[in-house]
Amino acid sequence: AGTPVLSAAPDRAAAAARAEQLFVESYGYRPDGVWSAPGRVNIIGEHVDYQDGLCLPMAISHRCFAAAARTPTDRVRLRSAQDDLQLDLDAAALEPGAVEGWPAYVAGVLWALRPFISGAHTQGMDILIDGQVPLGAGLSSSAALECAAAEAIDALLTLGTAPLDRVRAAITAETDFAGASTGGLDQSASVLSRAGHALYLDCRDFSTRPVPWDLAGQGLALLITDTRAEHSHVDGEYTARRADSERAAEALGVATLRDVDASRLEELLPRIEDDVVRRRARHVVTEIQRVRDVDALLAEGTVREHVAELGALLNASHDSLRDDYEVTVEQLDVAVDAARAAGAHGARMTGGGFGGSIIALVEADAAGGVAAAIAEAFAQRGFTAPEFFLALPSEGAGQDR
Ligand code: GAF
Repeated sequence: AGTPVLSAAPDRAAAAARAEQLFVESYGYRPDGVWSAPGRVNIIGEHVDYQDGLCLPMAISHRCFAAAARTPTDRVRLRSAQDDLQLDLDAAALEPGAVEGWPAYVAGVLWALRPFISGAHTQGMDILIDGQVPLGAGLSSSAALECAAAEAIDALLTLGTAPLDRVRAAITAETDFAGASTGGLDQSASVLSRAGHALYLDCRDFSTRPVPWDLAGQGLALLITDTRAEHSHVDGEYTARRADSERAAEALGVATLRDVDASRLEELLPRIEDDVVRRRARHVVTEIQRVRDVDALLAEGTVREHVAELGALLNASHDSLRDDYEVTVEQLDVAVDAARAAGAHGARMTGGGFGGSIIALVEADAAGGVAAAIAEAFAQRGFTAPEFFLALPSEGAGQDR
């Protein structure tokens, strides 16, 4: 399969300048500013956000840019560098279901921010989106789009919202306006992440704290493999897993599975009659415990000092998602197995599953070899060639220009 290319981190300043230039070419004048928000990988804590769980994501260096300007009207004009669609919407007439495709994620944020917009405001604006988070790779391109839009709208309309208000508006846009179910992990990671850090996220109240995650300084790397097996959240499987986890909580007599004491799990599980629902519960409860374990290891020392234990926890997370939660597909399992066999400390799927990406914790100088092993395993099975990126923990949403 040859030597795979590990894509270098995109240059944020150059990308922002490009978005500004595209705005000028599209609308014929200079924007008021450029804002952006990153995609994410989740290091651990998968399929637990909608059960009040704990997650440990980080922002990646691929971002979605929104170059935008306020206009003295009530029209919202939307254009994108990625397709030819041109929309001209009446801001006052936005309703769930009225806008389709990627513009729904932008219009939905404006709609969700309405409580912050006083009656006197006109809401007119011109927006040019340049989305550089790989699409369909499970790296949260839609959350990046929502969160970039939230930054731009907040600034243009001088709403003065807090970061958590923008997280919540982005979640509302996705669930209530675009109609895709989501638990809030992706939007939190996109807005609240800090460069050089992972984000400890408690989904019960969306409280967060940065966790040092400087892999490069420790001779380590997090290799992302986009398996190119297309996924979709709007998919009924995601909704079905949420419903199973709700059934499990009900059978155990708790509001959410976060309330289950992991040390009593084996004693409690027999209370769930249905075998599938029982396995779903086991995943969620053990996964929340794994996040606690990872967090404790990182509080006690560096990634390097605990690399074997951290790798084992990543592996256990994937195995649980594969066997108990059943959200992997063959490409994800093959990529994970190949990464482990090629010497990764640990590897797991990241994001919602049913396609998308895996992450592998590797020695920095072994990343190329692990990527080559995954590419080879894919070639042997006739899968579409995967794509590789290095995940550098990046800064959350903000203004670029
Ligand atoms: C998707 C969802 F959007 C998130 O909210 C989360 O549930 C994730 O799948 C699984 O951890 O990315």
